[in-house]
Amino acid sequence: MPVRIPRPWERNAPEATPEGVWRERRALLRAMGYGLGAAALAPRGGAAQETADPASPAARNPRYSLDRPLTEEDVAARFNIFDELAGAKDEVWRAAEGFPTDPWKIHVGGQVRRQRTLDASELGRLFGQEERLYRHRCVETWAMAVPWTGFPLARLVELAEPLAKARFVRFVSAALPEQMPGWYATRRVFPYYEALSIEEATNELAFVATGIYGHPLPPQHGAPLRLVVPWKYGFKSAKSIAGIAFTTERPPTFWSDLSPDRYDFLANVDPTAVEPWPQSHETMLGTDERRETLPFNGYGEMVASLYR
Ligand SMILES: Nc1nc2c(c(=O)[nH]1)N[C@H]1C(S)=C(S)[C@@H](COP(=O)(O)O)O[C@H]1N2
Ligand SMILES: [Mo]
Repeated sequence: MPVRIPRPWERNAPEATPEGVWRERRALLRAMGYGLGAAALAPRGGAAQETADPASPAARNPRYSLDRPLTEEDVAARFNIFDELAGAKDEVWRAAEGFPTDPWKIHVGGQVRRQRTLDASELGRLFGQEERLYRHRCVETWAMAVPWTGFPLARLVELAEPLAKARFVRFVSAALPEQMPGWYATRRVFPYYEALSIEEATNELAFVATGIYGHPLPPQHGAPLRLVVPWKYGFKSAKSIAGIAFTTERPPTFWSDLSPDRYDFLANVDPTAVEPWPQSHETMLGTDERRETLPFNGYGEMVASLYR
């Protein structure tokens, strides 16, 4: 029987009031087995945030600023890589129309104290959201600069309570072949999968985006929730995450499996690299401005120590 997917404009769920959100948050904490005010949920170095109103824009965190103009929103929204949806970068946004992202469950398992299934829509409210301006660099040498809304991946790692022996975090994108027109279009076997070391995943820069340009993420950018790892090439930033697993061994990754001699697990932005494309320069989306590639995409101060 065909399943009819509601169009976004048919899903007019009323916005929760701040009070309603607060009550939901407490219910969620209880459901996850935390008492109120659990230390694991308090943002590092501060009192628990109560910026729970999803209608209010997330405050911009001034620590993450740019050396170049922002890419135009429409340009970023119409040039994407999301191969399960479409192979052509200028067709992804159209193929993404109606992609169902609500409700959305994320399974968290592997080497954790106990497995959990989380509701994507709750996480932003649970952790509080902030906006960060980040550079994004694809290994194909195009680049953009965009404002992401979301929360540090470290918050999600803390919530998951990984066991001491967990060394890596594995991310698996959604497996919805019926809603993904590119699923069977190539020899690639989906779902998409990526991984980080625990040290990378808990670095301050590693971010989970739920929005972009002050709006919820459109599906072509990886709604409802995607990774953003700005010192690495874009392929590390798995979109539309459905599963997270903690492992003791280094997990296989999508591009390293397809082309092991070209895609290194570490894959940091590196101007001296020549595979699969010479990496000395990048071209900004929209303006075609050509710029020199920065080591670690300009984030060396925050991440270079991970690789010494
Ligand atoms: N599930 C999934 N995630 C993915 C990809 C993909 O094809 N499938 N492409 C990656 C690549 S190569 C890049 S450069 C970024 C692009 O993100 P954007 O389209 O939001 O700019 O998404 C990454 N995440
Ligand atoms: Mo990419």
